[in-house]
Amino acid sequence: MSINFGKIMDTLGLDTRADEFTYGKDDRFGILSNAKIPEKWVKTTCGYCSVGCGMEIGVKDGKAITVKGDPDHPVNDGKLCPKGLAEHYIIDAEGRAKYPLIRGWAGFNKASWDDALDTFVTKVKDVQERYGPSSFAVLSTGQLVLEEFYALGKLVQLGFSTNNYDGNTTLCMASAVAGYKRSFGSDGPPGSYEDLEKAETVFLIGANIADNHPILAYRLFKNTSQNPNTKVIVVDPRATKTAMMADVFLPIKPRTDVYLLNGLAHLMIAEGWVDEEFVRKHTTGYDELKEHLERYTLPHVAKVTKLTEGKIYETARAIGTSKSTFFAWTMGVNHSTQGTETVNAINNLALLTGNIGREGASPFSITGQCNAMGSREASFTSSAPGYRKFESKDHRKELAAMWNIAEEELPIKRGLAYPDIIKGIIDGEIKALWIIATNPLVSYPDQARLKEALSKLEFLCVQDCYHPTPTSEIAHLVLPAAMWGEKEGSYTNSERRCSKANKAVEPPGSAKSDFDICLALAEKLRIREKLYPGWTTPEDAFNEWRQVSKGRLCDYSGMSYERLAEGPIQWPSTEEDPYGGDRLYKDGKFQTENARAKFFCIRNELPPEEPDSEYPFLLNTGRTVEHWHTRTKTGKVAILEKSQPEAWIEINPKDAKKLGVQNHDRVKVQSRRGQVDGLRVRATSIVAPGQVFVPFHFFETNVNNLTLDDACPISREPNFKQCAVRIER
Ligand SMILES: Nc1nc2c(c(=O)[nH]1)N[C@H]1C(S)=C(S)[C@@H](COP(=O)(O)OP(=O)(O)OC[C@H]3O[C@@H](n4cnc5c(=O)[nH]c(N)nc54)[C@H](O)[C@@H]3O)O[C@H]1N2
Ligand SMILES: Nc1nc2c(c(=O)[nH]1)N[C@H]1C(S)=C(S)[C@@H](COP(=O)(O)OP(=O)(O)OC[C@H]3O[C@@H](n4cnc5c(=O)[nH]c(N)nc54)[C@H](O)[C@@H]3O)O[C@H]1N2
Ligand code: SF4
Ligand SMILES: [Mo]
Repeated sequence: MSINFGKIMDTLGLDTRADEFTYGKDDRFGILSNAKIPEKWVKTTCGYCSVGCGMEIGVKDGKAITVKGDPDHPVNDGKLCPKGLAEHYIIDAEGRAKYPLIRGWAGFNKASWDDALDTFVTKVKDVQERYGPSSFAVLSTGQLVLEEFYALGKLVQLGFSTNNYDGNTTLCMASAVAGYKRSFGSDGPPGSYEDLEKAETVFLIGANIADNHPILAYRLFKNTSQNPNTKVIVVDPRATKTAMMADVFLPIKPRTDVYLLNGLAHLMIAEGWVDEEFVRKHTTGYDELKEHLERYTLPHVAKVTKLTEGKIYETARAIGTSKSTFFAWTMGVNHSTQGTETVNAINNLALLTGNIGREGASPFSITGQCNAMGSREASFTSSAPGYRKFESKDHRKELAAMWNIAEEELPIKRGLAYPDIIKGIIDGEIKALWIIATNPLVSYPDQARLKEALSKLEFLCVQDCYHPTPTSEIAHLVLPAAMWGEKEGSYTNSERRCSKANKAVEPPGSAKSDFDICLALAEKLRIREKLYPGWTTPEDAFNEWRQVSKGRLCDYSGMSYERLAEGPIQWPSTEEDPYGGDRLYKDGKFQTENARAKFFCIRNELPPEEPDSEYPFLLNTGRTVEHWHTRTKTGKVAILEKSQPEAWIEINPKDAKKLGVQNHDRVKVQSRRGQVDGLRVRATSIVAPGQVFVPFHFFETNVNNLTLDDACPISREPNFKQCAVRIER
């Protein structure tokens, strides 16, 4: 290791086990100086990212006053990252949505739940009567508890008879989902975080874990500090904090990943590093792949990717000759018009080298939001609950029987994906929209087009735990939601580990949990017993979900609230083997019809827009450790907001010189779709010449005014990571 990683971890993964830290004696960050001694500690799971750290909330006088890492939780060894460590501040913060609000001619009026839900049902039914059931669409999230996803999916489908239902997960995970389905026959990351800790080679592509999954960076550090021979490879056009942890850093030309992956696969074959037995027994399409890869020679791939032949070869050797490789990716792969195929090219490499279903070996999609997985499994968006296929008559029959409904009530294909819902609004096919726990007026690409769409709606309901947010401000109806710490349920992290999230304090005003809002809406529709027979608590939903997932790959039947109280559990979890869910595909049997995994012959495609003389820079967008997405939460936490109060633009010093700008100058950035004014310059060689980077967290300088809404044709995930811009002083 060329870098003092321990030092980095010192600032990323704080050890909160020590009592003196919790009680404010060692107050390195000044966030705990006012901490009082809590009356009780409530065990829960972090509500930010998909790492899924276990924590405890300290409560006094009915308020959440502090948090600490749960040393018994298998994910995080009692550690938390800066966001997690300050999570209690987001509960009792300014700007919580406390009461339902109905828009009148002079602005919002406070309303009772009864009136608010009447308004909701009347408006939606009115639109549906005039334009048909699918004129109502729903956009949700990866940040509700699993029980809420499950309840909401039933309500949308069976209560409101529309399948135009999708989530912000399409802005995030859709390419990983589609890629897994194509290669292995089903969604589901096959490995565990333990594999990251045990792998001899760790290959991170388009994933900046040091900023975005800090406790995974800590788990990787555990690997490299205990095993000096572990090789870490990072593929990213930007020299991120994660790249600084690498033995081999591949500063790839943006969107040439498929070239690199094909080139590595070519080398596996050329150098005799293929696991022939695994390939013969468990895959199809090898001969075609072999032929397809012939042209991806080392010199050709090096030229296109702008990487050195030496580094590519070193990477191939690390993968080809090690006992195990953990291939992990995040948004640098998914956020692309070729997202799904890039995932397939990663899966190809894992299959060629037999790196799946065993210790240290997995093609692993690191998920984003705390419960992105729960939404993938239970939400009824891109697949029917339990990874069932809408298209399968058998699956529909099975579900209908379990739910006591007619098979015809279930859709025979998925509804519109998020970008197609937006297009549907513009085209006048969708007239009413319900947005739950997502904030598109910051996070959706090509804001001008989005605003055009939202202005055409006859009815917009926004259900959020804060108000105002950029999106709630333009709603006709705002429904106030209880948030993390105020409700019960479960989250499933990237490694398929389901952890309990528990209630520590009461929600403010008359805010209700998303779960209770579903129940209340079903009541209004007079179908509560049909949808939710005998349910009163999230546990009732969980118990039904256990039955619905039983026998499926994502089997939760061996879990219960009682068992989860003892500690989190990975799926598949069956009654016979509740704790056996460490890895998928251990027997080499995949979820395809012939039980074999599939190779795909992928060609690299150009991004939808490239720099030219008018817009000469390639804009890359992403995240920073202090902020969470659209900052509705972290913008309210002083320690986080003060350390990163505004957006910036990273420009290579050579380009800065040409533009005549210096550090701290402010610039205007324009694309074909819009502009952003007042971005502060960081002249830094973290980005290569010709490329710039801007974080997307800031509404005031929203980089999504610039981005494109082109999406992957297979997954429909937008191409957030590349578009062409010009920069002016
Ligand atoms: N602090 C913080 N943590 C978070 C979040 C947050 O908002 N803040 N959000 C959570 C969520 S929902 C998600 S999805 C994850 C996202 O986690 P990440 O995917 O790690 O986050 P990003 O910064 O969006 O993008 C990752 C990297 O992709 C690189 N990239 C861009 N173009 C290319 C390319 O062409 N090829 C390759 N190989 N790489 C490219 C970028 O330079 C960037 O470093 O983070 C989660 N964790
Ligand atoms: N340019 C660019 N754009 C991007 C990305 C990028 O890398 N670059 N990344 C994309 C990705 S990966 C993602 S995941 C999206 C994220 O984008 P969003 O989903 O829009 O971001 P959040 O800020 O997490 O929005 C969640 C909303 O839900 C509210 N909320 C939180 N908890 C609850 C709850 O329990 N109930 C209810 N009802 N509301 C709640 C929050 O206050 C907030 O308003 O952004 C995408 N946009
Ligand atoms: S790494 Fe993710 S889950 Fe863990 S404390 Fe940080 S934000 Fe929370
Ligand atoms: Mo995400």
